[in-house]
Amino acid sequence: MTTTQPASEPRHGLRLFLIWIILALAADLVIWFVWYPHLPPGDMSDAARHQQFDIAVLAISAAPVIIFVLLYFIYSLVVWRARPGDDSDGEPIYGNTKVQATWIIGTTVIVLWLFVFGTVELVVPAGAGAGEGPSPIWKLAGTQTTSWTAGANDMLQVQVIAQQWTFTYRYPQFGGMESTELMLPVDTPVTFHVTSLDVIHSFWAYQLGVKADANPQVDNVAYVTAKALGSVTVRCNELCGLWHGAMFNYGHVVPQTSFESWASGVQSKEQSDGVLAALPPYTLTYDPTVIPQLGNALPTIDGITGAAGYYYPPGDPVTP
Ligand SMILES: [Cu+2]
Repeated sequence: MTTTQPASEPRHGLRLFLIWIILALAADLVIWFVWYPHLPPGDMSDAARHQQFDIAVLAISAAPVIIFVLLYFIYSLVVWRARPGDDSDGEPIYGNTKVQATWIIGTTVIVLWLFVFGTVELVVPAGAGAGEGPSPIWKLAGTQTTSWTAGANDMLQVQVIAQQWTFTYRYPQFGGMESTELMLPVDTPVTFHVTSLDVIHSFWAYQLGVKADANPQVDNVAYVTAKALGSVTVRCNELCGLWHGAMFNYGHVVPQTSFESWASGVQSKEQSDGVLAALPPYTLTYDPTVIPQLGNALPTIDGITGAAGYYYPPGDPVTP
């Protein structure tokens, strides 16, 4: 049995590198130009756009790694497989400086890149994570006001109140009126205050790229600026009981003037039929042990659900 001469051995490293760079480049171009525009959650809001961008960048970072692993695997099977009749062992290899250096540099660059990119995207204002939570590390640009006017760049406050098994939206700048429908004005900085009346839920407005846990006794803040008109799917994203799967509805992003007339319309209706007076005063969290008594009066007034607590529309199979 003859051992192969180093001179007759093809330059495997160079070969692998050339095949890899062509495939990796092709994959990254396809990801960026073909896949990126269709990636979730779309580009309906600033937060959603950042998430879409992050997923595209991570896919572009991952594709060359995956391609290298698969390429090396296939190359080994084809080129280095044992030939029939060859029972000899492979050559032992100790310390290949080139391979070791390439490995250490390659993995270090990948990990550091992911660390820096991930941190910047999480922390930077309007980034995918946006540094939000019960005490956000940055504030959304926009004027804090007690009432909201179209075209004034006022920040809109929306309280999201979760309970088994529905979401209610409360608008403190419109007299604290409540709606079971999420309505948002386009091109407006919005601050969500997410809370819960009972168990842990999660407010997930999919197309807006907003996902925030709804915990009892916690005011969880999330920011978003919707950039396009359209409807939004709102789902509960935390297993919260028997009807968790049915805890979803649809919201709408509408022009600022339409939003203003809708909101003032609901406000004056709830004012005239006594709902606003019967609702608990607006606070950032509600005490579920106090709310149910208040809530009992509301269905008889307006059939309203929500922060008043533990009320479900007549005929609803989930009536407790
Ligand atoms: Cu839920």
